Amino acid sequence: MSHADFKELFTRHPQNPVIVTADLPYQANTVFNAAAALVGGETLLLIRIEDRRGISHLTVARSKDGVGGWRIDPQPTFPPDPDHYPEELWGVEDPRITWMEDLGEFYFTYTAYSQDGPLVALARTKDFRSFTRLGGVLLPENKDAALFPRRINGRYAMLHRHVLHSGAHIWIAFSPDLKHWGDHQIVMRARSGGWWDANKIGLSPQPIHTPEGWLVLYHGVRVTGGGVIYRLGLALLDAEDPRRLLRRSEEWIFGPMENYERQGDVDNVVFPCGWTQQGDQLRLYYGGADTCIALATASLKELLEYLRHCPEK
Ligand code: M1P
Repeated sequence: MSHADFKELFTRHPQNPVIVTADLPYQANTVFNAAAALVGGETLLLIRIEDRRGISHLTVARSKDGVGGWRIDPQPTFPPDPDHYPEELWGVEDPRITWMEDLGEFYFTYTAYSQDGPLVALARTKDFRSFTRLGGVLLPENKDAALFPRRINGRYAMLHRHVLHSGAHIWIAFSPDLKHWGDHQIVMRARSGGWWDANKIGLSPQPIHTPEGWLVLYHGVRVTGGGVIYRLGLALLDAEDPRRLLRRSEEWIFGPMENYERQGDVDNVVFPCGWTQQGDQLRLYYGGADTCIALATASLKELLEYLRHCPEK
């Protein structure tokens, strides 16, 4: 079977975009880049809202079917708190939720936008009503991080995106306590030259455990004469040792096509921070053009089948 035999892996929901700024109970500039989890039989999104100053906060939206009827908190659920956490001076952005199996609690990473650049911060919650911050855990410039849901060889693990002169690559780090992180190493490099994911990549939603390894969806950024294009690719990390990249798609598998992805505050961006899994179905929630939230679905089996045809690393 060749790549040409595959249909599109992700299907956009006909009701897209599923949340726009006009749906919010208060005034804001944009709504985008939401983390996602199943909580109490409902879909919960922790959405990024950018206010009219340009500062972002996080707000919870709940829906019975994950498509419509969103009940959005009447005010910011998780506003920046720069008085106690100075790294949140210019806002909190792009969360990724992981249910931590041994701790019985949700943890989420987010970008704290500090005076010295974006860094990775961590918080935990049982109910998305009250929160405990762990504070900043990785120095600037770093973002696009998510936790693995279980310890690996006794330690917690996190994927993150550190920016270097050589490019913005995806890294892994380990921790005994979720607060102190070390043993950093690159698991996946941005490609070079004309590739769709040259020079800058980043993890998109949290990694998912599958029988074939950790499924990773990542974004790659192409810089063109007309601006950037954010598209998505797939990768698989070893189940026991996620420092080992097993497979990586050569082609992007999802990119901006619809108007709500093509035009907005930042044109030509699809940017997922969350997905939920119900049986074989994956529901991917993504920011469209940094202006709205959209939904696309995929079959986990089909993604894994696609990856089986991608080059081994
Ligand atoms: O504007 C597109 C995206 O740009 C940044 O993503 P990254 O640093 O991974 O390139 C983030 O600001 C993200 O929120 C935004 O959607």
